[in-house]
Amino acid sequence: MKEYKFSEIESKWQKEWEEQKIFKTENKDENRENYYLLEMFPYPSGKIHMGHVRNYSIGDVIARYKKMNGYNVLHPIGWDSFGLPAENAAIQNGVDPKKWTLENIESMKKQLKKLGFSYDWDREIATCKEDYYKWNQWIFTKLYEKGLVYKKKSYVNWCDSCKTVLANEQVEDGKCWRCGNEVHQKDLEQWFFKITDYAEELLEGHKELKGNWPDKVIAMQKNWIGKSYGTEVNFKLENSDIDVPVFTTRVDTIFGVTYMVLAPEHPLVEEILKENKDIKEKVYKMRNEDKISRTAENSEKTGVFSGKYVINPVNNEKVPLWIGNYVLMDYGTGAVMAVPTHDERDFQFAKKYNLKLKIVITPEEDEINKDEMTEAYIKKGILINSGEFNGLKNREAISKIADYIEKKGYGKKTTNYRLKDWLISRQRYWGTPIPAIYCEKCGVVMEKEENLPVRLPSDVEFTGTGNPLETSNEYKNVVCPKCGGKARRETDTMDTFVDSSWYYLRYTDSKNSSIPFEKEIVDGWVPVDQYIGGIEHAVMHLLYSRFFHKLLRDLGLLSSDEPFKKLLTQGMVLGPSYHCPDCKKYYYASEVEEGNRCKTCGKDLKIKVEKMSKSKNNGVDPNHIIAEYGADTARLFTLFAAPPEKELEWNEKSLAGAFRFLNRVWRIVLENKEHVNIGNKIEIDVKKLNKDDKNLMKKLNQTIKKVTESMEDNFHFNTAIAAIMELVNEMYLYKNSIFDNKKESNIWREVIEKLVILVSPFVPHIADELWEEAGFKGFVYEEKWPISNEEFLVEDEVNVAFQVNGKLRDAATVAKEIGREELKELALNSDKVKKYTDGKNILKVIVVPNKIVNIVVK
Ligand code: ANZ
Ligand code: ZN
Repeated sequence: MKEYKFSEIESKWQKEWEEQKIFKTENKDENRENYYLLEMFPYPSGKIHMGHVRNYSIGDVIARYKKMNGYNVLHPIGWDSFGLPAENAAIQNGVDPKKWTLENIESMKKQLKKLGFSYDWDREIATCKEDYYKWNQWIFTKLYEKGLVYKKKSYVNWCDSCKTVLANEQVEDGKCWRCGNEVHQKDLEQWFFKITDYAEELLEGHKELKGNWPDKVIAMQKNWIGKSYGTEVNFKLENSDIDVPVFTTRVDTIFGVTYMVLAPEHPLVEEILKENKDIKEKVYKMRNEDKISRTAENSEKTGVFSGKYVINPVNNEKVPLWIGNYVLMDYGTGAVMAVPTHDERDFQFAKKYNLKLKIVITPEEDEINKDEMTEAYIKKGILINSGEFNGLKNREAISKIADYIEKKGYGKKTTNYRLKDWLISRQRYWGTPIPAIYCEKCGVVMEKEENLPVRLPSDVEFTGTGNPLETSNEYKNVVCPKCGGKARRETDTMDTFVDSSWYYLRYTDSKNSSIPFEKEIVDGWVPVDQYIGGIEHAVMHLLYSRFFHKLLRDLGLLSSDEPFKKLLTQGMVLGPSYHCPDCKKYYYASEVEEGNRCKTCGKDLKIKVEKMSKSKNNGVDPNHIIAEYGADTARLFTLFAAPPEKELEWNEKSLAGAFRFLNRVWRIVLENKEHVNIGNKIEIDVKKLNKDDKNLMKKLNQTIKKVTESMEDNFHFNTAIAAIMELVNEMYLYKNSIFDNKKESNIWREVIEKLVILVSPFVPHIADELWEEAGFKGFVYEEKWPISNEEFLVEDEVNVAFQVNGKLRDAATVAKEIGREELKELALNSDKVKKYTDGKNILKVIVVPNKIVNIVVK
C-alpha cells in the first residue's frame, strides 16, 4: 500500500486545482443560484497565524459544501493592506512601505495557498493598490457633493505613539485600539463622515439581522449607537438673554437641580474664561484628559465654579454654573442639569465640592434623609418638592413634566444618539490620500474625477515625527482644479476602515476600471450570504460597512440595504502561556522544562490558557504544523476541536489525533480499493441485502443525514466530523467480516464514494487523492453532496418491553414484522419474566406490537 505522503499529495492537488481553475466563479450561472461566502480579509503582516487558519478553514468548508449543494459560489480573498505597520517598518528599518507590503502579500499568499482554500484568485484585491484606492477617493468626492463628508475643528482623540487621531470607536478604555497607548485630546481640524445621519436606519436595520447575526454583536452596535429619549431644557444665564440648554433623560428630577455643569469645551466656557482668567489653567487641564475615563463611573471627577449662575425655568431657582470634566461636549448639548440626590456622578461631584442636595424622589415606604445619604437614590419612587407634580410616580412624571415644559416653551422632547460622526482623517502616509485641495481663492475644492487617483508620492521622508506626506513638496503644492491658482493638497489620508467598508463589493467586479463596480453584478451577489470574522470588529468594521452600504445605495450604486445577511463570529484560538511573575517574562512552550519553573529565578511559572498573541509568546506557527502533519490535518484539527463560534484550545494531542484519523481513512480506502466496483454504478436494492450490508448502508445513510444536519445547524463541523469517524469505525468492522473472498462490491463502492465526498470539505487534498485511488474521475469539489436515502434508515428491529403487572421485567430486540403470537410466546418464555409468573394465574396477556407485552397475573 502507498504511504500517506501528505506534502506530495497536497502540492499535487493544489497545482491541479489552480491549473484547471476549478474555483473560478462566473458572475452568473444559468443553472445555479449565487451564494456569496466571505471571510474578513487579512492584514498582510507577513505571517499567517492560527486565527487565520481557523477563520479561513471555516469559510472554506462552507464554500465547498455550498458548491456541492448546487450553488454558484463566490469565495474571494484580498488584502487589507494600508495601515501603520508598513509605515513603522519604514521608520524603523528604512524599507519602502509599498515594497514591504507587497512582499508580505506574496509570502502570505503562498502560505494561504498551502492550506488549499477554494479562492477565486482572479478576483484578488489589495486596498493599497491604485486601482482600489482610486475608488475610495471617487466615493469621497461623491459624498462630499452630497454633504455627507465635511471638515470640522474639534477636540479629537490623539495617540502619541501612532501620531495620529483616532475615531471614537478606536479608543478602548481610554487607550488606542492598535498600540494600547493612552489617548488624549487635541483640538484639530479633521474630516468626518456623517454616519449620524444614518443612526436611526442603522438601528432599524438590526431587525432584519436579528436571528442571523449573533445577538451580542447587535447588542454592542445598539449600545454604541446609544439612542436615548429625553428632554432638552433651556436654563437662562442669570442677568442675560443667553439660553444654556441641557439634555436630560430624567426630567422628572428637574425640581432637584442644585447646580449645572458645562463641558470644558462648551462654547460658553470661552466667553467665561475671558472674564474669569483664574480658572483657565484648570479648564485646559480638563480638556486634555481623555474622554472615556472622564465619564467613567468610578473616575475622579474634577471641576471649577465659573462664577456665574443659571435659572431653572420650572421654579426660577438660581443655581451655580460649574465646569466639570465628567461632562462631554459631544453628547447632548454639552451641558448637564445636576441632580446630586438622584444621579451618582452628580452626587460624587457635589460631595467633593460641597454643593447643595435636594431630594425630589422618595421611596414609597421608606424615607430618605439628604444629610445621611452616602450615594444617590436612583431607584423609583414618588415625587416630592416638585410643585404641582408632587405625589406622582417618578416614571409617569417624566412624560408629564416633559409635556409641561414643551407647553411652557422651556424646551422640547428630543432623542439623542451616543454615536458621533466618523472621524476619518489620519496624519499618516500609508493610506488613501484624501482628494481635497485648499485653494487660496476657492477654498476647499475636490480633485477632478479625471485626475483620480491622487497617488501616494514616493519622495517622502519617514522620520517618525510627523506626517511624511508633508515632506513632499511636489505632492503638497498643486494648482486649483477650479481656478488654476495656487493651491495646497490635503496631506491627511483616510482611516483604513474606509478601505474595508466596501471591499466585499469590489470583489464582485474587481477589474472594473470605469466605476467601483457594476450595479447589476453587485446586486446579483450582495448581500453577502455568509460572512465570517472576529467579534472584535462588532462596532468598527461591521458598523462602518453597514453605513457604507447604505451610503452607496443612496448614491444609486446598489440596491440592497444591508451588506451581510448572516454573520458568524468565530471564537478565539487559545494556547497556554508561561509567565514568570517576578521576571515579568513570557516563555515559549518549547523553552519550558519539566516542572514548569522559571529558568532565571526558579519560581513556579504561571500557566494560563489565553488568546494566542505575540506578546504572550504562546502562538503556534501554522507553517510548522503544515510541514509536520500537512494542511489537511491542520484544517481538521481546527474544525474538529470546537464548534466555530466557541473558543478553540490548542492541543498537540488532538492535532496528532486528527492526523491518525486521516491515516485511518487513507488505509481503509487504499487497502480495500480492489473491492470498489468502479464499473457501471448499480442501484442497491435494500430488500436484497444481507444483514452486514444492510447495517453498513444504514450507517452510511445515518452519517449522511447527521453530517448534513450539522452543517445546516450553524455549521457545527465538530459533530459532523464525529459522525464521519463513527462511519469509518463501522467500515473497519465490516471489512473484517466481509472481504475474505476477493470480489468487487457495489456496497463498498457506494460507501467509499460517499465517505470521500463527506470528508472533502474538511480535508480536500486527501479527498481528491483517495477519489483518484479508488478509481473515480474528476474532482470531488465538482461532485454533488449526497442525500440520505430513507429506505436504508428504516429500523427493521425494535425493542419490546416485557412487563408483569405493569412492571418492567425484561426486554428483547425483535424483528419488526414479528407476529403477535410469536411475541407473546417470547415474553412468556423469558426467564426473567418467569420468575414473576411461575406458580401464578395468568389472567390476561396484552400485546402492543413493537412496544410492550404486559402479562397480568394473580
Ligand atoms: C439630569 C439627571 C438626573 C440625569 C438624574 C440622570 C439622572 P443617557 O441615558 O446616556 O442618554 N448627560 C447629558 N449630557 C451629558 C454630557 N454631555 N456629558 C455627560 N453627561 C451628560 O444619559 C443622559 C444623562 O446623562 C442626562 O440625564 C444627563 O444627566 C447626563 F437623576 O440629567 B441627566
Ligand atoms: Zn481655486
